[in-house]
Amino acid sequence: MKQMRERCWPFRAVCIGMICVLGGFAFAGGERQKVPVDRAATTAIAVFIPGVMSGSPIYDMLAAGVRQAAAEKSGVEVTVIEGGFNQAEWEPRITTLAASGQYDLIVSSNPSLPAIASAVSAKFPQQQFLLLDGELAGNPRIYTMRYNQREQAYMAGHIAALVAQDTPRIGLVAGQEYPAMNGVILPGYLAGAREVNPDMTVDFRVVGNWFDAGKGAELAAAMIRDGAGVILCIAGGANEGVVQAAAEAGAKVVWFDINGYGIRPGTVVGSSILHQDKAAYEKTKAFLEGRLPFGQADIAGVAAGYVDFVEDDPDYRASVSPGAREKQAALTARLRSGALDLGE
Ligand code: RBF
Repeated sequence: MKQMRERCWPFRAVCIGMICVLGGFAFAGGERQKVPVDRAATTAIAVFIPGVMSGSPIYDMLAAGVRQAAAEKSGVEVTVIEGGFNQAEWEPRITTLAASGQYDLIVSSNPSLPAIASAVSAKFPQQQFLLLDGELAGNPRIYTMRYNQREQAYMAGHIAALVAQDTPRIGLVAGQEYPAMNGVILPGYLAGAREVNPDMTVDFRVVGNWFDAGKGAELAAAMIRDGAGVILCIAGGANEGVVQAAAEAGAKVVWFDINGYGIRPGTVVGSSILHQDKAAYEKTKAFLEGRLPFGQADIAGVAAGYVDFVEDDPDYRASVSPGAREKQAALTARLRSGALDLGE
């Protein structure tokens, strides 16, 4: 018996050794398969839409850009959350996202977000934010990039005045008042129009929300009656009402953020755009590669390629005279080359 045991020990030792070695390989291999590296390395991104995507291309572009960057890397999950129109709910909802600890990055966009993100950051200092169309420098967990909307609005005002010809009044319908609207967009729009006609005035009216197309139509119709034949609309879903009222009255509309000529050919005579999809893609990609400069606040305009005016559209050529298009092209060329600096 003893002999047998003695004989068996080396055999047993070899067996145990083999089991250990094989088991080790199996475990290592199994670990790689059962807990995929992808899952272990998953990066979770929440895109918080402060409003709804329908009718607001600035938000559509945000989600599209983040998704594109995520699709190029394995192990990145994107969750898009529509925050709705009740602005009082945005901070508690973002607080809940941060408190969950589930998201490596929260992405959002509009000028009210930096203040909300700072408040959330004070409670959950680990949470990182990428915010577009807003500005805040100095928080080591928040990166922001806003657009030069003075340039964007200036180009809109310039085309509006060219189309208005001798009429010294153009309109602007906004979803709500906010510092970027009252302090940058409205003055930029007026300044661009005054480059064409120094006597120009702007009829500025506010819907009070970002969805009421009926109110948008009512305001536009009133403006047209009061003598504004060209209207810039920056009112989300309410833009639909503005374009409808303008089409019915034979007035014209200038679009903001995306190419809007196709929305109502012949009525939409200008499109001053943002490349928010490009910005969202590039900044998300930078985050995924560990090179998003948190704490920094960037501003990008026409010369940097994030703001532009769409000239190469057949509906634009069909609805605006060659003379007016030539003058508009001269303006956009000066902005693209950096020869014209309007400030921020
Ligand atoms: N723009 C939209 O197109 N849709 C919106 O729902 C919307 N909501 C906004 C809410 C707040 C509190 C603020 C400050 C701005 C909002 N904007 C919205 C305007 C947006 O930030 C931007 O100024 C315009 O889209 C013009 O580029």
